[in-house]
Amino acid sequence: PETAAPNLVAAVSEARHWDQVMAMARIGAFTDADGNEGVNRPCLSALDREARRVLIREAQGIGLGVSVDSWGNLFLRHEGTDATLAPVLTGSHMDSQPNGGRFDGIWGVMAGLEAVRAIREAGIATRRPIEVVAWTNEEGGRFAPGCMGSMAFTGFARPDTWDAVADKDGITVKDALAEHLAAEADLPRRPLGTVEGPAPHAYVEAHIEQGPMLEREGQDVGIVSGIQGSRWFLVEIQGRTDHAGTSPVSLRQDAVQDAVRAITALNALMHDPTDVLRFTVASIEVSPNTSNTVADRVRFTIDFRHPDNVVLQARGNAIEGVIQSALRHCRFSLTERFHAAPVEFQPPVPDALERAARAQGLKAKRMPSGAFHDAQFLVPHCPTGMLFIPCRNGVSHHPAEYASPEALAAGTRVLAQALLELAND
Ligand code: HGY
Ligand code: MN
Ligand code: MN
Ligand code: MN
Repeated sequence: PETAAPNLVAAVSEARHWDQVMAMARIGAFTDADGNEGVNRPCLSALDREARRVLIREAQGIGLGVSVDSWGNLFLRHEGTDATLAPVLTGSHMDSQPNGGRFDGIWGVMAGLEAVRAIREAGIATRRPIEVVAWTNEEGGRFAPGCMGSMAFTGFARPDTWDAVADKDGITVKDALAEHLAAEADLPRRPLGTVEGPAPHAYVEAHIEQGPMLEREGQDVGIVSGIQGSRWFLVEIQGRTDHAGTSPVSLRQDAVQDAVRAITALNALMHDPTDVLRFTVASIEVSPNTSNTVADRVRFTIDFRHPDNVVLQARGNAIEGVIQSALRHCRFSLTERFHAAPVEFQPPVPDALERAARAQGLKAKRMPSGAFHDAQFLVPHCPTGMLFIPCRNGVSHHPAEYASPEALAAGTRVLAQALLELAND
């Protein structure tokens, strides 16, 4: 592969690549109070479809085939010399957090497109097809949990698992997906992943690090060693409404007071002096949410992560008992919405990425991912790996999220060379 690298590396255009990522980032763009330009591009929305149409036009413009599966996962296909071979798959997601950054997800899709364009412009043939994928709903912002598209694609969950999940406007996944597929009915349909077809030959996802390590250590790229485990829960505490002025506090079933007790008890359960464990309560809904009626219902989310599966199981399984013993006057229900065990990326993908980085004289470091990614669901089906590039101050899920044109291009050059190696093995 070293001999192919020079003209392949040169074929990745930093300026064009930056312009394309920025063109995508303007779809759903907003400027925050500090003047940062972020994006709010919910999955299965008109904005999502607008961005996909830009991507589809770009892909068709360089001769790639376009198709979509029954979960809206979008595929851009570069033909190899042997169409019967399983493709190498690369890509990421195009949906964003509501207060999201311009690079999370979208860069990995655009890096896949630019890498395939560079391979074709360098006139290099690949034995295997290469497909660029944009997964549906990686973020879980509009519809929880995240990674629905890749979980459906890999059979990790049945495709109808989340049909009844509704967004804040009451639109269900089932309806949003039906609307989305109808709007893209002009695109050729393909079988649903490994459920209805063969597994890819390999999967490589390029993504910004979303943490500060690479920048702090002056590394050019991160070769991801694995992804920590994640568990998402929804807690619903049911009390009773009462008049704020007349009802004695001792007789109340105050859902807010019990929610405070529950979250305080969970903080104790999830306390980790080594600061490895990640425990987040970031969405709290109160009903009826008026200042002079005691709350009869509180819903809050739990996002709990840990790299050690023993801890992920033990502490996660203790949540119910801890809430039960913390409540004084209310009942509660606990629903687990997402449970992804930690994964390790085995050879050959990490090694191919590292070889490409070294061949291009880049500083590379093996490192784990604190964020979850669609890649974790491909692990049981094919050799899988991820490439990180530095992002400024490690900021992500925030409009100030930023990666430089040089970093985008360097990451894409490594991705291109690794894809070429995997597509010819
Ligand atoms: O939450 C995550 O880890 C991912 O960025 N959606
Ligand atoms: Mn992401
Ligand atoms: Mn994200
Ligand atoms: Mn991801």
